[in-house]
Amino acid sequence: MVTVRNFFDLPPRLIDWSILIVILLEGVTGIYSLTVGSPDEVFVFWLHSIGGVLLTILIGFKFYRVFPLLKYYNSIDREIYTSLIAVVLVVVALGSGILWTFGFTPWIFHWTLLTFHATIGALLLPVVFLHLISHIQYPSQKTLTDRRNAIKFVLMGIISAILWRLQGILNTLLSLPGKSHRFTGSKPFLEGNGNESFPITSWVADDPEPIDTETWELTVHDLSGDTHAFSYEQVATNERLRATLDCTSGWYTTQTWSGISVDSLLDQIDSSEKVTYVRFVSVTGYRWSLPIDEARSALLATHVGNERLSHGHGAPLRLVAPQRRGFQWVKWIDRIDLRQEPDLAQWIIIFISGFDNSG
Ligand SMILES: Nc1nc2c(c(=O)[nH]1)N[C@H]1C(S)=C(S)[C@@H](COP(=O)(O)O)O[C@H]1N2
Ligand SMILES: [Mo]
Repeated sequence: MVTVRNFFDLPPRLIDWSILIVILLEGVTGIYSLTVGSPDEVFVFWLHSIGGVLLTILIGFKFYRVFPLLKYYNSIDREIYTSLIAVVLVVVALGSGILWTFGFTPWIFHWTLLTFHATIGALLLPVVFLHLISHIQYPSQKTLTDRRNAIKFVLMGIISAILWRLQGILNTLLSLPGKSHRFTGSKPFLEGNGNESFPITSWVADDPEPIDTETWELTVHDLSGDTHAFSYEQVATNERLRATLDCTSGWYTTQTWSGISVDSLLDQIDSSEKVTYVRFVSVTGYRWSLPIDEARSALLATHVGNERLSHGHGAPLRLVAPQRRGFQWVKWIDRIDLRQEPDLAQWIIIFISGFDNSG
């Protein structure tokens, strides 16, 4: 039977394995969460949070077992170094994640604490992996089939979920800043409207020269290879959309954007029924595509909060894609491609645009 007393004696190898599995879970959910902008997939954030609490508990078990053993180490060898690095990274990753959820959101140099958290997490994966391939011992068959161990893990999962809920309740009760975070974990940026009320951000290196609105034109390339050009006046039509820009570095702003809806734009060209994706391309080469139905409900903005977009925010034209994360809201657009297939290369392009001379 599982009792309070024997709850804590879990087989060490099982703990090590669970730590590995939960860190992998955190890696997968953490990376995937960067692409989630719609509450439909909010469970990804729940899993990541509950996994973080579970990891904290498991690390507690591990420390409890390992600390008394440390006195037997009379020489510091290489192995101990990898373990130490792994320990520091885990503690910092968990600590920064926990602080963020309470609303403690300082900047660390040019980074938000959340970006710092993600970076530490990304470093942790290979370190833990190296540490494990040199150390890991598989749990025995007996351990794995022992029902009591399974029950203990289910209980730990439930306890983690409860602690995570309590954290949310505490935010509300104590009115901590974390209570105004979105489901994505992003915190609200300044109140207000327009260019000055939210920061200018790039995914990696994009930083083009300001674009002259007079000579700029938007070209739409259709499936038959024809090009359709639009001037600034033709796209600044004052169609409006209120939408939330939510950057993966952990802030959001809700603004009224105006310009031309992709729907109206496509209606002006005789676009084929076969179009399944619309790709938005920046002067820097940075690009993103949306499935046609979603694209039609997106907006190409020339203005934010009744002001012309500033250069930093993507003038003359940027994509406003509700329910998508900030990095998909392409700035400085001068080209749109109608396509029949998704664009996998965009996942690479967003990391390298801005590094060559053409941008
Ligand atoms: N062309 C281009 N568009 C881009 C980016 C970029 O680096 N290049 N960064 C994206 C990211 S990561 C975010 S969060 C938003 C930021 O928009 P803002 O600078 O207006 O706040 O723009 C997106 N659009
Ligand atoms: Mo972003």
